[in-house]
Amino acid sequence: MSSLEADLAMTVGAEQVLTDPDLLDGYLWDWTRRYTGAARCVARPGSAQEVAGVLRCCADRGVPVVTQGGNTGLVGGSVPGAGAKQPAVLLSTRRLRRLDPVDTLAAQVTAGAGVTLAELRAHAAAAGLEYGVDLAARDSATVGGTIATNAGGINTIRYGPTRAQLLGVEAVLTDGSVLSRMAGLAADNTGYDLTQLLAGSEGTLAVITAARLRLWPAEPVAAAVLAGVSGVAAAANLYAEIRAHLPGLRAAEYLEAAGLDLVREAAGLPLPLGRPHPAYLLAEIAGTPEQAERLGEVALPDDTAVALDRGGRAALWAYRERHTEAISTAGIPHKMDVAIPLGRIAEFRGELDGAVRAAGGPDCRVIVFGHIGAGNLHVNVLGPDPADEAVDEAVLRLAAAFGGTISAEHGIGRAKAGLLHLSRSPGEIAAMRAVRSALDPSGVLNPGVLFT
Ligand code: FAD
Ligand code: 2HG
Ligand code: ZN
Repeated sequence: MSSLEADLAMTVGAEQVLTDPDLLDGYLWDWTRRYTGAARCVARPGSAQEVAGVLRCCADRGVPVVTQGGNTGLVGGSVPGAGAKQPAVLLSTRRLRRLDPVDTLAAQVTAGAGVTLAELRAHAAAAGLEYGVDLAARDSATVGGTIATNAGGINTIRYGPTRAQLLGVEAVLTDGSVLSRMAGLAADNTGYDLTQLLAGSEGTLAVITAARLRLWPAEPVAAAVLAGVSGVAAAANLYAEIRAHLPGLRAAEYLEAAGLDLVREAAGLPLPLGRPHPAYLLAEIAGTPEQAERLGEVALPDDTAVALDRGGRAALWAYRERHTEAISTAGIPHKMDVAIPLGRIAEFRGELDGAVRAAGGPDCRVIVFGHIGAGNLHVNVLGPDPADEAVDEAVLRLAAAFGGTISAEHGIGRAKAGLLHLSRSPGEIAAMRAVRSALDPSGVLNPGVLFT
């Protein structure tokens, strides 16, 4: 054992330092299997103090640290980079499992970074409250990972992304100092907001070990609606119409035939409606059954399913939630997660396939779906070699040209680090780099993520 591994073993316990290649393998490939790199070991600290010890050991020696939660990230940020100068220490947060009783007076909870979204949501629900972020990877994605990526998900139009739930964090810097602001004060105007700085920082500034999170009153779900539409313009218009009539609208998701067909094939599901359509809008409405009756005021397309009971709603959601998994059964996807102003989204969609095929060849398969309420389209392309970035660049340039962003919710990671300038000015990038250098002067946290 080298002196670093020996020091890590002293810090977290020998059994929490993994060096066996078979054990490392599960940590070194990202969810899509497009990104992988080398690590000399995995360290699994069980407390903020142990995280501090790991960071000090690595920073003193200039050894890179890749922080990993549930490893469901989709931009390659949770695994070491392929071309890294030296192998990293992978710091897994999964043992940071503190979950305090829900503070029902404040409607808040303190959760460790390694608690999964599903565990957090169930814990809040048991107290009659709801955590505002939900996404299909809920069983693995962690509190720390969702903060570090500022994850969005299916209820962003109702509750905002993860940063809107974040009232405080406990986090560790590379010099071993532990920052803790966990009182959950709703009013606290005292200088720089370091908590919010860590939302979306993608493991480049600090290791988040716990968070103080806002909860919402649990609301009954009254209905899910799946409507067959002609395309993204019709879906956006229908979304706006439902929003105007139903204040309880909590999700508005977009699907197209290509993705739906893949899901049906992978999961053996029947056609969801009476006939196939080019595209679909899936909406979920909160409120009482009486409030959901206002759906009658909306001019819904003729081929629309409305599910009122839990089983029926889940059956409709399966067509949406199984997209990511189904796409991966057909190959290693190029994932581009863009947001476009709603007023220009149809124009963008109209040019997308041409741009993809011009960059990646005529055989590319383009699968588009996403959170239409947030103008967020997930563009998945199957066909090009995983190492070929031409299609990625073409799609992201197109998004930028339409006034959009190259990352709506997944982050920049390794996948888009070279294209950050498409969405941020030189001045903004310089300021971001300055913040990074100030908090991580040795530059050991996730090198190659966010910045090249
Ligand atoms: P990881 O993948 O382990 O890490 C992600 C990034 O955060 C990395 O850069 C990592 O270094 C950093 N990080 C992790 N933990 C910490 C920590 N404690 N401190 C500092 N840095 C840390 N995302 C959405 O936004 N919306 C969706 O709807 C959505 N749906 C998904 C559905 C599926 C099926 C899958 C596979 C993924 C989906 N994602 C979605 C992407 C992913 O789930 C999110 O990015 C999630 O936030 C990642 O959490 P994680 O714990 O898996 O983080
Ligand atoms: C979703 O909304 C996720 O389901 C994953 O953000 C998107 O697989 C994708 O491209
Ligand atoms: Zn998404």
